[in-house]
Amino acid sequence: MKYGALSHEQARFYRDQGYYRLSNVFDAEQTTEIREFIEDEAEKSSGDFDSENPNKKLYGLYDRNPELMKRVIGNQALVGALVSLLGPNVVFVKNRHNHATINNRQGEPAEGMHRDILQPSRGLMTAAVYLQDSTVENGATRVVPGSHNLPYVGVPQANGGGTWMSEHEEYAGLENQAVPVPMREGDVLLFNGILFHGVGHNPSGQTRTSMTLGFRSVDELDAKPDEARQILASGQHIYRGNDR
Ligand SMILES: O=C(O)CCC(=O)C(=O)O
Ligand SMILES: [Fe+2]
Repeated sequence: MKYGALSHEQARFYRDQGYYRLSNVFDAEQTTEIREFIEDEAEKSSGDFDSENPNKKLYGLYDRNPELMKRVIGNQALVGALVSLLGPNVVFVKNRHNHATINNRQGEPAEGMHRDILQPSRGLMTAAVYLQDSTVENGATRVVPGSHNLPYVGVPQANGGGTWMSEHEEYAGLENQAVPVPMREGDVLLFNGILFHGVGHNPSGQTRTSMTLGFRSVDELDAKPDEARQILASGQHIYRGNDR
């Protein structure tokens, strides 16, 4: 089996539950390098953060350090899993996620359950890369297992992004079904961008930093892929349309 590849059973778990935990994808030297880059950038951008949001979100990571980010999205353990789930031709998207979250939600409840994208067929796979241990105590990501199979309400909200669970009565009672997913530094949580999830409550007084990246299969019916916003992580752009 190719390095990093998932078995059929592991891929089946991802498809049924909507998420999959990858262990030891990045080593401590790599997570330290990435965390230092994020901390430096966060300091430079301190005026850009939304003071209402207790999680600091730092966007546009790729263009802030393309050399480092190319190494991140080229990580063979990560790419092996992506290829197992998305096929051989995979792009990293710069216009969704491509950000770091510095979780420090002291005094704030957990973030609401949300989807990262509205619609399933031009979907998104989210990869949350943990740059520190992520525990129930310091705000581990929470997911609602299997919620990628719930209906697609398709109603965009004012601030862009995906769907908030609490805003649609179709999902009544389900926010309560969320479970925390603890992860170690260097691990990656892959999930379907349609799976409901959210950053957990972090009353620990310490930060819990993660980086969120979006991937998808190359769009085989798009004759003109937007190469400024899509970076190949594996394989190539292919066009398979029948224009005749
Ligand atoms: O870092 C996390 O816990 C999840 C982040 C997330 O949901 C997002 O950035 O869309
Ligand atoms: Fe999210």
